[in-house]
Amino acid sequence: MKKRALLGSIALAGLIATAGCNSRADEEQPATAETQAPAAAETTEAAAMSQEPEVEPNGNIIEIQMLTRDPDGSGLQVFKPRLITAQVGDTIRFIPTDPTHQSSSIEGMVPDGARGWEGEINEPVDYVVPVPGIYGYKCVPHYAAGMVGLIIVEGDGMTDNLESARETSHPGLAGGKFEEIFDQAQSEGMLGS
Ligand SMILES: [Cu+2]
Repeated sequence: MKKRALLGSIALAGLIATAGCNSRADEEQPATAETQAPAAAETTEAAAMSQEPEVEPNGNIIEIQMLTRDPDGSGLQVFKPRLITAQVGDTIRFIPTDPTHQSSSIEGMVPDGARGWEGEINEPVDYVVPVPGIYGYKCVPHYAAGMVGLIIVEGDGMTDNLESARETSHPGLAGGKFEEIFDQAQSEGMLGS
């Protein structure tokens, strides 16, 4: 009896210790743990698709770094630069400078006639912008932390999807970040007159 009770409490202690470990790990990286696995599974096909451009690339490449810490500021988990203008046919190249990041276009923030993209974690992405318009994108694991960016592709109809892009809702800090980005685009005249 006594021995059995002792074993029981050891087993229980073991369970508590294990549960403790698990919950600590979950608390540290909830977003990564939840989003990484499905993202990796879903992106294979999309990544393969993104290798086939929708329009002929014009040879111009615009680089955007995926960073855990912005060396020039206090920002954490950022695309740099997070706001750019581009021309149809430009290649937007997302570079995995720091690990654990990727880039995906956001549903509702891609103009009609553009397929969008979905990159894999720790992998570069090349996306050739096919039509003028507003393209919003995110890093899936750090979306709620505000790791988002905007590409404005100039040309006829570039603001056709501006309103719907601005009205897209976002989790956590991303909504506020997009407000900052749109305000900056407006004040710098990147959205036209
Ligand atoms: Cu990220």
